[in-house]
Amino acid sequence: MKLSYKIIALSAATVLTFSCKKKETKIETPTPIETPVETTTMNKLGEVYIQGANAKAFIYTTSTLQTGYNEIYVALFDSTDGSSLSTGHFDILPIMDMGTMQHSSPVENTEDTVVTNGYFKTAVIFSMAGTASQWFLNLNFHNHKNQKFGAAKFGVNVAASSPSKFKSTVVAADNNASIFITLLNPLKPEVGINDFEIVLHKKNSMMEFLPIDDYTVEIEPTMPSMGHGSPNNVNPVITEKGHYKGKVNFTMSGLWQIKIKLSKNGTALSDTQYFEITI
Ligand SMILES: [Cu+2]
Repeated sequence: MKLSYKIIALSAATVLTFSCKKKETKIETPTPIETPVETTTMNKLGEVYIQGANAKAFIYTTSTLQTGYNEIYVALFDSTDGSSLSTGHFDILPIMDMGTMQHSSPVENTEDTVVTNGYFKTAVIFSMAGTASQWFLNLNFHNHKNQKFGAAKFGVNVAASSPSKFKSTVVAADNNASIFITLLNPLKPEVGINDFEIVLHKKNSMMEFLPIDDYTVEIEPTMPSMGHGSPNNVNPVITEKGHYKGKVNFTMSGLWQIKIKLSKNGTALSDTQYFEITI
């Protein structure tokens, strides 16, 4: 179902690319479109027409895009009458074009066909930094109002997170799989017990990254300058779609390193990756 829809959307976009080139002069000034409610917590990335679906997309994030986990919110509007489109199938496929090759990155598209608070929500885990000529988002939309499919390409700048919130490692004991480890929480670390959350993905191909649900995760926070760790940490456990949640205890302010130990069915896989957090 989903695959066939993507193929239809892709071929619709291809056909439109050709037809648009033929009658370039016929492109009309778009009808003014009502903009979604601006919020102080959202950062507008831009807007793009989703040709074929008669829709215009307004794209937002909660902060600027960086390597690691990024929530992306898209408000969709009818490109002729400007009305808000609240139902449909919307998804994003991130692509990095490196010239000689292309690859994707892990993405979390919602299965919901109805918008929440006016936005279709997705999340992209960017695996590397890049410019808008390299990273782009393929937006696919099945507009349930007019039953049309459409696709658009939207370039985005992705900065390197510092300190890095994204790590990758190859695990020999799991068929040399490339594993992506992404830090989600704590977003606002403070002294004391903090929520801790990472997401694990396995690279299945250049275009497909699958959430890992069957690993065991242990965390080991240490303060390298003081040579001590902390008590009362809770190892993260799987919640859903590769997300593992636990607790981390920072007993004092300063630089902490949180080592991530991965194992599967009792076999150690990786214990070299760590995230740095300064409080
Ligand atoms: Cu649909």
